[in-house]
Amino acid sequence: MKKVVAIALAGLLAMSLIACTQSPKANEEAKQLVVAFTPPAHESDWRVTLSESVKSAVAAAGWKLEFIDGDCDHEKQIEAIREFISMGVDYISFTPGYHLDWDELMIESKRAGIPVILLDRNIEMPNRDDYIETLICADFVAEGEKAGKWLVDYMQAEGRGDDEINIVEIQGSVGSGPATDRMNGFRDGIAGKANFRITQIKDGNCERELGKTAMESFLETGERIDVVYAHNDNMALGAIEAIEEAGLRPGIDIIIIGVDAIKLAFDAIIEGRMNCTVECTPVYGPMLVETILRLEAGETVPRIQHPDVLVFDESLYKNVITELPNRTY
Ligand code: GYE
Repeated sequence: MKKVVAIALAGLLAMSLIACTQSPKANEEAKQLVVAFTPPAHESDWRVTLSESVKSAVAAAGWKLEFIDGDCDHEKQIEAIREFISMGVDYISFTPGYHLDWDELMIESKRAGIPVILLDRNIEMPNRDDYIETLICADFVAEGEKAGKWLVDYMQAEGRGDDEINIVEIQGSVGSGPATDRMNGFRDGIAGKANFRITQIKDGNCERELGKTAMESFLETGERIDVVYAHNDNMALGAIEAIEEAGLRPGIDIIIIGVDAIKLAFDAIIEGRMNCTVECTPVYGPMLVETILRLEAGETVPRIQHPDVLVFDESLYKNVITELPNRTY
């Protein structure tokens, strides 16, 4: 049996070698793909890394990239996709800043025969699966849940498990998939604790400055705040700044939880100014290229592809320190 497989493999190899030598042109043509990508903006370190990852992976594959930054403008992203379709690119990939309004464009790209790969965020439309090859994204519900569960365990370990705990939440771009899922997942994570209450909520659009102003307004109410749950690290870092300016100690007087696991969050945890961050990798470029190669080879790819969820925190001090040198973003 093994022999038969080996012979078959050798045959396949020989055939592909012949194909390579016989039609160098076809081979070359296969490499000249044009991939188009539009991110919603460049609002966070995470987002900048994702865009860089796409640029370098597409370049390494020897393909051409058409790139248009959405600049936090939903209309601009819509125009970008329209332009990609009229250019006749080979693949369209995008991260929607807002989950609605894509129906018409997805129908158009399908009609034009351009496969669409969603990166990082989902869209909502009728029969969505007929228009999207795959969605490569984190499991945002699981991220929120990990953050919530971490908090429950942490408070328990601190002997505060039965105290009244006031939590403020800085959401990451209301109307986007991660904002909804990280919100719901966190509530699932703290569900067993009626004494853990989310008392104030604001949108910080995943930006550091807006995280800071959100925190300033929470503090201005004079309410006691025990915990900040920020949907990304940049907003958590902004909140830390606001807390310090108000004369309080982030990480001690107020527990700080973020998501993304960027280098600056590891630094803040090591300095004792932050307590926990949940991993969300932005390094999607290689997965995008691999997906395109599979589609080019005629394979079907899974509808959704998730990387793992990890938690980095002060109680697992070693995992922050070990991971820090590997973090490039
Ligand atoms: O957490 C944040 C970015 O969509 C998962 O968007 C992404 C989020 C990420 O701006 O930093």
